[in-house]
Amino acid sequence: MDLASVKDLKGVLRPNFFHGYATAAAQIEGAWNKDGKGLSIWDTFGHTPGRISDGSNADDATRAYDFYHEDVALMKSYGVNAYRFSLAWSRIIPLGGREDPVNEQGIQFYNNLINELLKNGITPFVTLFHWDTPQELEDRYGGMLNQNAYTADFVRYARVCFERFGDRVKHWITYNEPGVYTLAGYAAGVHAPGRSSFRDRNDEGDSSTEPFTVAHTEIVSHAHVARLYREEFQPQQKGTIGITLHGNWSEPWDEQDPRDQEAAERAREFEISWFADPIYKTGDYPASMRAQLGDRLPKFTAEESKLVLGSSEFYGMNTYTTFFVRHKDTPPDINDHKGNVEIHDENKQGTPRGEETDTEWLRAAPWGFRKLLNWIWKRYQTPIYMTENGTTAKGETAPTPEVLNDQFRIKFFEGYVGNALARAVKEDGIDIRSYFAWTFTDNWEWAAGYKDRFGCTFIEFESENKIRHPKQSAYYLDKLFKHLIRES
Ligand code: PNW
Repeated sequence: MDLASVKDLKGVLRPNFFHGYATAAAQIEGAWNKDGKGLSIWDTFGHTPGRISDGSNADDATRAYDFYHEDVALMKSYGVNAYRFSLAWSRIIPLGGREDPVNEQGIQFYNNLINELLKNGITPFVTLFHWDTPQELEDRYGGMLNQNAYTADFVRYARVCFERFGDRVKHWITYNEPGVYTLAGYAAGVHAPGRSSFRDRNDEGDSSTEPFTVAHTEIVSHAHVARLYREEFQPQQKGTIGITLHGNWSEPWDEQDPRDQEAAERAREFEISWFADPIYKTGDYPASMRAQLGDRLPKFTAEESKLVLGSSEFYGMNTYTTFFVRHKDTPPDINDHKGNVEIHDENKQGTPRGEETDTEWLRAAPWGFRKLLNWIWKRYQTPIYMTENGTTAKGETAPTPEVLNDQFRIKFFEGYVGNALARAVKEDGIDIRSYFAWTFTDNWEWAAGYKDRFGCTFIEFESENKIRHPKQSAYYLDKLFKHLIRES
């Protein structure tokens, strides 16, 4: 656990740098139907046979709802100064809609959590939406497929949150990874609400159109909520609001081949600029997407475009890995969402993109993270809040001393936080203001169930009380940030 490779980086991060863990309500809270909570699409999905790889559901998850007090104490012992979590919409408004009643027990829970954090000197970063659409809104009008109905409901939900928590919450995130919600839920159909063109998998959906409709709804409804906050709440509450986007680094398979260079840039645009260009750069989708998708890509009205551009006050960034990208000579498939490219684990020279983890798509590639930070900084010129980054590790099945001494995760953080992020601040001049590790404890990893363990705390899911065991990486991060953050 020594800091040898980052020795020269002492004090390179700003004194008010935020560091801690990120979580999502549906993955940790449990209490899925307790104290008045309504159902979300993930409750439904988790209870549908065949959807979750280990057959589990999130009815109990880590029981963070019951153990928030203990969890804040544990987090405190890990030395954090901030915590990013999401609110379960259907806990606050069980039916979700603009005319539907507020559940005071849900408000009480989040008040308790927020107060406990503040009492411990931990700054809350609150995500309004981390994928758990109220089931009732899905049933009433198809959720995000109905832009107008959905937007009105989302704006009202946000208003309730600003009114009830905004006196103490100063960092708001509207959406977590709209792109992953869209692609996994409506293109691949492997996440809730489970729609796609693939009838062996989903009864309904259209992968060639719905993802783009849903993404448009997310972008525009985000902007409405940001305007609401800035006009009616920010003047008194003095907080900040933005959105969190996912993005991996796309590296050309053959770095000498201009066709692969273009393919990699197109892949970045399809994955990242799809959301980031309208919000931070142009008020419109990238030209490369329009060229491939034509009218399947919605158009921003003039009014929407104006509302969307500049609607996020920071660049909320989640990233995990890097892929090699190669051009294709065949025309794009109707269900392509990646810019008509091939994705590879090795480049032309046979160099792998990174070390394998316990998650198929994720390989440890800090080199790509640093390139990604530079690409985003150059293209969007907006201060970056890192809102998620982390890894699984092979063989984490029981809380043995070897598993709890998680050297693989420690090395991951050394690479991503030390040699990529901190060097990007020091040597590339990038303005980065936070780092939230994914994640605090092992949790319910969506369709992967409980088997993909991203936590810096091991959880015994079989135990009644979901016993928590700190992994060494939690203490490593503490030590690392003490080294990197300037004292004043
Ligand atoms: C994020 N990808 O999802 C989510 O915000 C978390 O809820 C989730 O638990 C975490 O990452 C780990 O999976 C992603 O394929 C899912 O690049 C997939 C990708 C990225 C992020």
